[in-house]
Amino acid sequence: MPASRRPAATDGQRTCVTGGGRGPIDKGAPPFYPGAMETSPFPRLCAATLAAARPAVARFAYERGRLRPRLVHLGLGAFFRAHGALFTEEVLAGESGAGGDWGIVGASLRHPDQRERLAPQDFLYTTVANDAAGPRARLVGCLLDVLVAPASPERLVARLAAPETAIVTLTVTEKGYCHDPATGRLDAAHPAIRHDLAHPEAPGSAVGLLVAALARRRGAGLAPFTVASCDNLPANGRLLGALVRDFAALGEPGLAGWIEREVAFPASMVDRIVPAAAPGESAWVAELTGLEDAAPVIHEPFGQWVIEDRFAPGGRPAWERAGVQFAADVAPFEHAKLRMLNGSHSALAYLGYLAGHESIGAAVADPLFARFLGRFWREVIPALTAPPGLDLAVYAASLLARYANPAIRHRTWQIAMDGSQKLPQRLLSTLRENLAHDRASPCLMLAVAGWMRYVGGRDEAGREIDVRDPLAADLRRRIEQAGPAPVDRVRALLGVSAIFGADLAADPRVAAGLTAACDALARRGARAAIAELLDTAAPARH
Ligand code: CS2
Repeated sequence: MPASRRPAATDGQRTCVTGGGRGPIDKGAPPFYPGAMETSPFPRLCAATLAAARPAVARFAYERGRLRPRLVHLGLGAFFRAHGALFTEEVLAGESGAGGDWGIVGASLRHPDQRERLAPQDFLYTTVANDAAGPRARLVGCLLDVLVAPASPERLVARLAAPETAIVTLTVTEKGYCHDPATGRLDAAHPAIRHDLAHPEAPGSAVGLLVAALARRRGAGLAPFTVASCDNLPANGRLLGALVRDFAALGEPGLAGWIEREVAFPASMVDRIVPAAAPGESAWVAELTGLEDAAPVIHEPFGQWVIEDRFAPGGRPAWERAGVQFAADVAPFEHAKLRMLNGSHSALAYLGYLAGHESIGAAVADPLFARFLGRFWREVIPALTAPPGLDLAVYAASLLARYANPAIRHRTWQIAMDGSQKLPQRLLSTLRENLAHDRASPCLMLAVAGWMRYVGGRDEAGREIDVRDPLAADLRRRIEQAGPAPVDRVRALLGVSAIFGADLAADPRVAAGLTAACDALARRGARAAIAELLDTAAPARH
């Protein structure tokens, strides 16, 4: 856009900061998007500069002023902004006024950076759906504010407890639930939970915040809000309900019973591939849209949300108008997605990382890995019940196509994070069922062995791996104490009962399969171990 056509960055009341981009987010990664720059010639996105967006950029036509803060989202990050918020945006963008007044307040439970990036641009942001067909940008208007829990817990509790708040959604990642994955109960010894029990006036955990706000609503005679978990955990609604009640029972008498009777915790399955922000993206998006955005989100075009239709009287957006599916039983959708998508993601993350593949796209471009995926899914599918209307073989093929999207770079390192919290529902649940039916699981074994090698902290070239996991220090200590023999490493790690439970640790088929797989990885490396696995005729039984 010629400089003369650039609008002034002021509306008389507010001055948008123009230019100035943002610094690199992850210094470790090379820019994927060309044109990374420190300063931008484009005006900063904000309410006053919207008209400067290039004509091809989709934008909301509704009156933002009519939105009310009806939905509060805990764990505001790229995923929710490209998923739940975007589905809501689509409802609002529908026929005039029919989308209601469903504005969103986001909350960050740890870092202030989302607020710092979004506040100067009136909480507007850009989403870009990207694939081989080219990028499609959209300006999103439904986010009204971002609160930062550590900086102002009281403001966040007040917002949650406000009569207008009808729904609270969450994407706080697996570890944000502060639970024992083996029992599904609250980990009352977790530092964040201990803090919140000792300081109910300044909670910081998701569970502590929900309970503080629900207690306040009950005290004020208000109806509760609906609590919708959007994390990749099985039976996420039921799990969160149990954790909230566990926490409440430790405090105010009667509250847990009220929650049990009054609060709806619908389960949901969420799906969209949304990599973490990468260096250079902002500048690339600015070229695309004509506006500088410090917090754009790039995502794949595919998106799916299946929710149990159990909402409190405060209602919900007419999400079905945006393609959200409502189901009486979300479990078959959850299982298929967690085990086929997230399970294969984790397998590719560990084995791919070890083999030197930086992204999921690079891994599936390697024919060996693509064949491995086919075998992996053949191990997973027999343990699943297909959701209504879904052919799981077709689903597998669609996943491979999504992974191969050349416009999305999803780092194996990112997906490898927090493996101790992800393995049980992604890989081990299938392994358990296959063991129960005496079905062999060489691909699952190799994937878990990949994790066992990865958390040792050295890649195949001897370089250090930046292992991010709440249990990283414990895992490292166990591995060091065990020494180099695969059989000892496997025994040491199988002893982490929060991951493997007592059953897998006691099953000799598991120890034997993992030891053989760890041995293959240690001797020959991930690619050769996969090649060997593929060369062996698929064993039907252990
Ligand atoms: C990924 C997920 O980071 C991860 O662990 O497996 O974020 C995945 O991309 C989404 O669940 C896709 O819906």
